[in-house]
Amino acid sequence: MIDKNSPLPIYFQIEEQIKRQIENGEFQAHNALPSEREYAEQFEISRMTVRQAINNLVNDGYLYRQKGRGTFVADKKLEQQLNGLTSFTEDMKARGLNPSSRLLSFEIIPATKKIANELHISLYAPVYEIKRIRLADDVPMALETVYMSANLIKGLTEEIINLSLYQYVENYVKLKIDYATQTLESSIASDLEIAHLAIPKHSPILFIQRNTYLIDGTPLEFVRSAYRADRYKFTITINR
Ligand code: 16G
Repeated sequence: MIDKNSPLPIYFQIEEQIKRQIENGEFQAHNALPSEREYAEQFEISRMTVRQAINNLVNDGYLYRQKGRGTFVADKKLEQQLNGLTSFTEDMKARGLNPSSRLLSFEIIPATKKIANELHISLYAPVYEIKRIRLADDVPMALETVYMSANLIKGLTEEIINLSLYQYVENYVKLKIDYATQTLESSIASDLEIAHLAIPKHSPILFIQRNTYLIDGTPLEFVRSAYRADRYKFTITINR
């Protein structure tokens, strides 16, 4: 399936072929890939060329390597639209995945200068600090820390947090969530994230910060999240 007369470089053709095999299910997640030597012999090309194709696919998240064991097909990334303001629960349900949370801590703390500033409340005013692992079909996807004014949202409990915060705010507290500003940055996972997200040391993560506002402009939440870069990609529609 490699055309040596094609203007397309051979490493690129190999990449495209492996991607197709992943796409059509011939290679399933966590299947071992044939070795570099097998590819090189099959296509009568150098191992260097095979290595280049595989390196590119590892960097793009289609494959992953395990020391001493070989190269494997990675789980498909979840594609998340950035255009709508949705909750984790809604996002996962829309994909037919089962959302759940693992609560790491839930406390009321006095607002620091930073948090008071983000939530437009006074210094030391009571805020909920909620640290949760968010899971899809029991696979950890993100570690999320939410700050919310305890004077604004009364009666939060562990049970509510284990279901959906947005549902509680909208359906029970009856406040209208309107818009959010969000920043995305790349970062390297901290020890806490490595442990809770079950990812290897030095893994990249997508760090997202969200400030969400109610219809009257009151800040509802200030959220810091670490999303697994190996499982997520974000898409956005832009108009001109
Ligand atoms: C999403 C939001 C987070 C919000 C949560 C509510 C991002 C980056 N974060 O995870 O700000 O607090 O949804 O989810 O998208 P819930 O209603 O399922 O508790």
